[in-house]
Amino acid sequence: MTQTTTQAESRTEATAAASGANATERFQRDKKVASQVSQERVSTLATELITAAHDVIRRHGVTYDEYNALKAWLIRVGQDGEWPLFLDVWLEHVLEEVVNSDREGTKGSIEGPYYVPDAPELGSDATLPSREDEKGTPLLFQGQVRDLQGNGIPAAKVEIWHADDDGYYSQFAPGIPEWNLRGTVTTDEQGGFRIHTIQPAPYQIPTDGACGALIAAAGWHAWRPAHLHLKVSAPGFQLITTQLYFSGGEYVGDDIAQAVKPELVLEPRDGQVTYDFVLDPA
Ligand code: MBD
Ligand code: FE
Repeated sequence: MTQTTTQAESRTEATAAASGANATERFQRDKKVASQVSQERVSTLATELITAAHDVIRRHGVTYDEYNALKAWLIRVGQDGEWPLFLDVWLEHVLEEVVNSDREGTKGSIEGPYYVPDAPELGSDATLPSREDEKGTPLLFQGQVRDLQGNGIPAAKVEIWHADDDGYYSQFAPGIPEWNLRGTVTTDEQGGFRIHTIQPAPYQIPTDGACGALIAAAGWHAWRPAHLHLKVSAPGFQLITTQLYFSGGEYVGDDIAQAVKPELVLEPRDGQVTYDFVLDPA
């Protein structure tokens, strides 16, 4: 197989179960899960979580029908591989808020389920890998990585990944070349970078899996606004995981994952936008 997959050829259906399985596998492969969380911490957190559930059952007079619907749904989340999706959509934003509360630099946002480490190295003037007929509005995203004093940081790493014009991520939806719209950019002597890509489309939570079933049953919408994912890092600084959004875009004010912050909204002009990252010291 060559890398000449065209968008017309990549019509294989994207399914919740397939993207869920990929996200579950990536998590199990890449994330270092602490081998030991202290017994005291496990007991405190598990007790409070379970007690919160008891309170909900009492307060709302939950029935056996509702209890069994919950059981069936929880089983299905696992079967569809959608635990990463569920947790990142409905819980991660509060974790991010707690963990990054004392940072002074660029605001963080959630990582989500679709990060892949070790994307191709593209230098400081980068064009993200894309298909010959990649759809979407071209975007030149440029800026500088700085410290809290305003000094540029040379050789900082800017990892970027985002959905295509149909809202799909490479390695999680079928028929997209492996590293499509993913890359590792390195800042120049002044801390500057330029990234040529396309504007992503809003992302819809898969409708055919457990998370989609919850959304439909509750009458919610299933959308995240269009976004760029980023991890920015340099030796001697704290890595920041964040996202950038597009002013005026659909769902910017109504993200199902509640991960938008006003500081993270871009306003491109004539297909270009500048955004500078500020890193907190390690
Ligand atoms: C995404 O693209 C995403 O960024 C998050 C947080 C959850 C689901 C899909
Ligand atoms: Fe995303």
